[in-house]
Amino acid sequence: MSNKPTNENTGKRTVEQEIKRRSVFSFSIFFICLTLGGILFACLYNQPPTASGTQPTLRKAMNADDKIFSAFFNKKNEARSFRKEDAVTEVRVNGDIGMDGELDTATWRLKVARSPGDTLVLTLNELKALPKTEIIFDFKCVEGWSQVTHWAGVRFSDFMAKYRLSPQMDMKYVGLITPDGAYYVGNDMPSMLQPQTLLCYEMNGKPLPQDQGYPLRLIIPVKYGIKHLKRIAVMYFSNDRPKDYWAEQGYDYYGGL
Ligand SMILES: Nc1nc2c(c(=O)[nH]1)N[C@H]1C(S)=C(S)[C@@H](COP(=O)(O)O)O[C@H]1N2
Ligand SMILES: [Mo]
Repeated sequence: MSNKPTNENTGKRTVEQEIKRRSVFSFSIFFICLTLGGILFACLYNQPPTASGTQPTLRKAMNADDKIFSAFFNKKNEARSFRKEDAVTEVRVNGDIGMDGELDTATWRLKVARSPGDTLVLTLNELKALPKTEIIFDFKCVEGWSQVTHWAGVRFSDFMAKYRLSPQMDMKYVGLITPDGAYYVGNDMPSMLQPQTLLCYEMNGKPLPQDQGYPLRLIIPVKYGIKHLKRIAVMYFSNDRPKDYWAEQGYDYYGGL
């Protein structure tokens, strides 16, 4: 009589039979999942892209994500601040779109479009005459680097109050554009009015270097670097999302940290 194990007498499966059965079961599940995954991917992939070239279902998920973040956002939301000694002295320069050539403040003006056909025109000295605020925070770029940097300028909320822009404060967004129109961003009003947001004209206690946005840039610590437009020329207000350079390339519009 053979001593090879069988199930003939016991009615139970042998260890080998059990292993085989489980393997067949696992592989079947695996192939079903693989097929369903493939079908789902093909469906998503074959949808016509949105204007920014992104895939519509993923874009919808991003927009839903934006809404959740905006809903949870409140004015108390703030970036951690640091001591002056923590700030780096060699500040990284990143992004030079809309910054061709040297900028001359003899001709530069900040143009604030209060409403269509009504533009407030300001010089750098007029902005410097407003109370000065400093901020030292961890500047974060979506590319994955960050550094603690030190900035000063006029708080956006102080600027709005001083120039009596309260009807504009009730609008949902602020748009900013470089002098040549090549770089442009839109930021939501609650983030702009957050007390750490500056119309910034100094870095490390000195006027902004040309490549860091001289004479005026935005510093908005609750957002990623892409939203900190350098070399501001035009500011406007809107209830619709202002055009935004990186959002057009498919990045998240809100850009919050
Ligand atoms: N005009 C203008 N502003 C800009 C950019 C740009 O290309 N052009 N790049 C943005 C990006 S992606 C980052 S990370 C920061 C970098 O600021 P920094 O050069 O002072 O480090 O500026 C932002 N502001
Ligand atoms: Mo960036």
